[in-house]
Amino acid sequence: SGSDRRLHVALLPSAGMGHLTPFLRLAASLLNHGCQVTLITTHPIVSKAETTLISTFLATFPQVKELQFHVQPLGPSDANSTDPFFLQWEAIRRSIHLLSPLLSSLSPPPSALVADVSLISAVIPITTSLKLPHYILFTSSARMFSLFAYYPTVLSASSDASSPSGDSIAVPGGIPIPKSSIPPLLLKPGSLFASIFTEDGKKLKSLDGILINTFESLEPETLNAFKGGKVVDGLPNVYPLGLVPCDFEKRAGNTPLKWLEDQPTRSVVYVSFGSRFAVSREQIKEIGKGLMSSGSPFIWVVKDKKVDKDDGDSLDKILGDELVEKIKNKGLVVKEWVDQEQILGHKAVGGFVSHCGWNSVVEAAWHGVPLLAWPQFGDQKVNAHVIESSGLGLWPKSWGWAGEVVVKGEEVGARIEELMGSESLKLQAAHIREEARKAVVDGSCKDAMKQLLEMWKN
Ligand code: BUP
Repeated sequence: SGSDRRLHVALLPSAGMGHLTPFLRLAASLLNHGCQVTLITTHPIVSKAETTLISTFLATFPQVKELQFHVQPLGPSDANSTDPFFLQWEAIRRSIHLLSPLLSSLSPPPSALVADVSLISAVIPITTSLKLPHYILFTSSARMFSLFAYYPTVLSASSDASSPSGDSIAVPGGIPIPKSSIPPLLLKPGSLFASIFTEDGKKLKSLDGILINTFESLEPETLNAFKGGKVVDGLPNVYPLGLVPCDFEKRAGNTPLKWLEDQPTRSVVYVSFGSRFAVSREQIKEIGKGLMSSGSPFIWVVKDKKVDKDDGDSLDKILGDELVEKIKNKGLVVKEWVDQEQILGHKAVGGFVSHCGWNSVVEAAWHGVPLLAWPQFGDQKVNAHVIESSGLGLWPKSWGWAGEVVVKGEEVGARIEELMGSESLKLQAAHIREEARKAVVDGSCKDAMKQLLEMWKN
């Protein structure tokens, strides 16, 4: 029958909202194109936010087949990391043999598997033996992908096999990446992150393609470098997809819409450091002071623990009674999951103080909201470079990585004032928004999706 011949794609995200969210947006887009989708969910799930999003997604799209993949717990010395999300990546990698029979039981067999970047070397033997094309969805910037692809070359040319020589990494055809911006864990020999990053970076040539959630208007140079095949010889095609937020996500979050309605246009600053980072209590207090002194109304998402399940302390306890009392009439401080997409899309919101998680950057671009970049760890400084070079926002570089300095409230406030007052940032953000929409509706992102579907059909 016709429906049996529908294109079938299997998706394998890894742990963390920053990884899950773009996979579900890809799934929604594939469904829109008439594809059949199998979503592989790994259990146990690390955070409450992931559990909620998966169940609202499956309730919204009952036609999606869920394949539950139960991973075995790690032994005490199986991984050199304390981060619950990285530990789950490793648990999935080590249990991957259990996935093979699940995948081969799918009927009709899928035309492709799109898997998370953290699982590359684990998945290769499976896709090879099942003769299943293996794609990854890279959940950070194209610029970060250029570092990932080129890093093994850099290390092999360095006298110290665990650290690049020189002050910056000159990705061919791209913009050099200062050594001070690369994820600190990469320079920590033997860390789980460093070993996955360097080992899997060598295996990209075995993949069939790389999907990246980005726009030409954000990263023109880097995407061009890939197009010209300049970064690394023999790298598979890079597909820039604009994976835009979907309606099902609204059902997974709260949004203070009523409060926003009462605020003047473009007056509100939104502050969030993503789903998996706990700002220190000392820094939280300074951010509070900064918000007070900036004079802008605000929505501030406070996270006190890496994993939401552990986040038990009340706002009074985290901020202190005095700050809570002072802040009360100036803005909203929330601890629960908000629908960031709806906040960024609201006309009252005029700026975003962000840790530069890539999904947040793409969402800000999609809505034309200028950013104050405050990278904390991991890929975030590399993403902050994209914000700076595209003109989507400001980046006070002296603020450093999390834990290096406590940025004083006065300085935070001054930078927020600069963000909210800049006409040129507003214009450039609006321009990027327009370009992003063109790319998705009838430009490079739409073409990339079309090419993928064509390939999977053949
Ligand atoms: Br917190 C929070 N509501 O309250 P990033 C986050 N989000 O919708 P991260 C909400 O989670 P990685 C909230 O819109 C984005 O889609 C947000 O992803 C949403 O950062 C996602 O921005 C967060 O990439 O993940 O969580 O640090 O480390 O993978 O970048």
